[in-house]
Amino acid sequence: MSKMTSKDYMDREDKYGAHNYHPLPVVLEKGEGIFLYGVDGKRYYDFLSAYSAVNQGHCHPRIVKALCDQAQTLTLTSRAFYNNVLGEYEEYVTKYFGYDKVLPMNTGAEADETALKLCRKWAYMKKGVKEDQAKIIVCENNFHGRTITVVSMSTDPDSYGGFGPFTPGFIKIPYNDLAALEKELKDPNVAGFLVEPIQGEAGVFVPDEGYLKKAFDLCKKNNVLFIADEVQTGIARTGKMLACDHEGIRPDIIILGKAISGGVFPVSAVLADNDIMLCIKPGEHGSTFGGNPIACRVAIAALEVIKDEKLVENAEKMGKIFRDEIRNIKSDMIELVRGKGLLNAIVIRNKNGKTAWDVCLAMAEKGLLAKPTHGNIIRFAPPLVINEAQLKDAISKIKEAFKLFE
Ligand code: IF1
Repeated sequence: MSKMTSKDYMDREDKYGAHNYHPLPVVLEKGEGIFLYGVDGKRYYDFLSAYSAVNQGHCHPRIVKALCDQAQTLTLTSRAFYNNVLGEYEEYVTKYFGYDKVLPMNTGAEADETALKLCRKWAYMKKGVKEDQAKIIVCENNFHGRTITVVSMSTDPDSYGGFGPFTPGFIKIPYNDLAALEKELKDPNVAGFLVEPIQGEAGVFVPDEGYLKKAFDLCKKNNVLFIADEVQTGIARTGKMLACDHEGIRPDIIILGKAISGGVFPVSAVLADNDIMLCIKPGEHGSTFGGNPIACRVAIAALEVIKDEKLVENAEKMGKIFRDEIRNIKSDMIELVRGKGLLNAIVIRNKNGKTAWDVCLAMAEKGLLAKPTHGNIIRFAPPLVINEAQLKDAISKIKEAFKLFE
């Protein structure tokens, strides 16, 4: 049998898999640190990091070892019984982020759903909102995942179109708009405000300095829970452990996913203090796999790596270099560069019918992988273990790609 080509792999996915994605035409077979390798042997800088899940770098030996060791000992008990790892993880992660309690789930969308349920429960038990009347404020152009309730909050027709009827109880306001927030907070049935500290899917949209702090203060004034979706921005990505740390605020509820496992295993988490978390009682929420021993061991290792390898500091430092260097590229296709830490984006101005997609194809050709979002925006988010020499080499590839369009 002859060796399969990239095209063979792509055709097979196309034939047997649902068509819910439109991938870049590269087929990967190996990852190591900041690099991915194609089935054709080509090496790429990974500037997507599986949407910021692989902050610690691909196949980090310490995280993979935690996975393998635990997989040979105990994989899953369900939460019908106690196990010897869950409590260790719960203590570790709550002390790490400074909250009383954690509720473990698997995916980001599930953790968002968990936070919404928790917020509603709190509204009925603690705030005195009447049954079924609780409302949660969300922002336009949000991205919180793919489940029905989560897409009920979406304002992107690609996300919600054709999937109704939708879950009621959400108020949608523009992002980065304090006046709109203040107005909606007057409704006494409002229980929470759910926000991404930087809107990822919207195109790495960074709000004005002070927005999060002021929004937090408004929520406190109105006895409304401030809920931060840090699934994409958390775990050192933006140059702080949490993006909310940039403004010194401590959300009432934090939602984490992606990099809490270093991309090794689906792990997500909701953090809150007792007053909120204990509103959910036995039997009212859970998941077969949430908090399983493998997930717990993997997450402890992944969080240790963040601290031991000083990835918060590195993300901050490399991010500055990245934005400075990219802003110096002379290309009329580059309209704007924005971001924080190593979560950055270039807004592309189309030229002679060439779009962000074409730029991404050209960068792949040069050996660097990134993906467009919303047509004209390219996200640049390498693993946080990248060093200065590697970053500069990667930037030279980005430059070469843009040169092809001059
Ligand atoms: C896809 C974007 C990233 C998220 C925030 C929750 C979730 C996500 C802030 C849900 C997920 C993803 C999922 C991925 C594309 C992606 C994404 F392009 F949409 F914006 F990361 F950049 N909250 N984000 O960003 O987490 O359930 O997926 O574990 O392919 O849908 P999940």
